[in-house]
Amino acid sequence: MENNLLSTNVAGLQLENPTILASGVLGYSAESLNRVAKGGAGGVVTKSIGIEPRVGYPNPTVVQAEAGIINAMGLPNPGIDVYAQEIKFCKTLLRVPVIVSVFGYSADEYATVAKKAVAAGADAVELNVSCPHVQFTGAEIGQNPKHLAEVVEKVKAAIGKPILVKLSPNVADITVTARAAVEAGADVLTAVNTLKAMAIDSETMRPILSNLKGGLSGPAVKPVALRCVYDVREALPDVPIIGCGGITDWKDAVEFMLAGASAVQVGTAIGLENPEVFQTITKGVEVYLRKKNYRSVKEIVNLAHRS
Ligand code: RRO
Repeated sequence: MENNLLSTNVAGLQLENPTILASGVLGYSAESLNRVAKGGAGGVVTKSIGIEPRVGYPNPTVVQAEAGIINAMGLPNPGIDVYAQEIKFCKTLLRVPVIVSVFGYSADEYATVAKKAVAAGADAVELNVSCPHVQFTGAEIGQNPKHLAEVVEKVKAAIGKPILVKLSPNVADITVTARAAVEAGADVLTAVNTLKAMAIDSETMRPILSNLKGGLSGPAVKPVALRCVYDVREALPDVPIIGCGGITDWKDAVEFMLAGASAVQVGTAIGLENPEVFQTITKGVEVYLRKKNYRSVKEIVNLAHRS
């Protein structure tokens, strides 16, 4: 049953509540995505899928950092032709929107994967143009407004479902890439992917991750991600934004909405807690809204921008 207080709509995606599983976390099998949906997520984003299978980087691929984790998984995925079956299975199991994260090495590859994902039943695609540590894809595209626009335009021409673009925080001015994505046809901006980072072991005197560098997520990045959402909202008053970066509790979620996000993605907090984190966040947001006498979560979006 629809809960009017918490339900929202992001570019046509109807969400029972504004919490969404972030890409890359528990994001492959329909069963694990369903576990997250049952834990209270209003929507799910899959791990990023490309045209061909990729093994990813050798271990270690994850290292604990202060107030977060650094990962360099290296885009492991089974390829869209195999994963299409899992998307179909997701659509039979899950009662929440399924957003398929897509990557490619060219605009044409992004479009091909997106088209196959939608044909398999994806409710929307999220273009991963921001992985900070895989060559020739990810941030190499998302940090370049011209390449980014080309990818979004090609995908827009290929599919009729909402296109989310996941922005990189590893840029001088996030509003430049945000604007390029929107002008090329992005329906929603997800802000943001992980911050480029590394860890060094003082005993071995070597970088810990096999890839040397990776992406930092978790509470450590929250203030940066929050600033990114705020900046994008100031520059682009109308585009729906989904906040992502260190969201762990209801207060974080509320702060991102006040900054301009219509919904939030939760990733690292699942590892630290469990899939029920979605329910916990949603309940906290509900208590906050009631206490402040709001009738809908939509009413608090952007309020930090009032003069
Ligand atoms: O797979 C990864 O290593 C990865 C990806 Br695709 C991404 O977008 N962000 C990240 O931190 N790791």
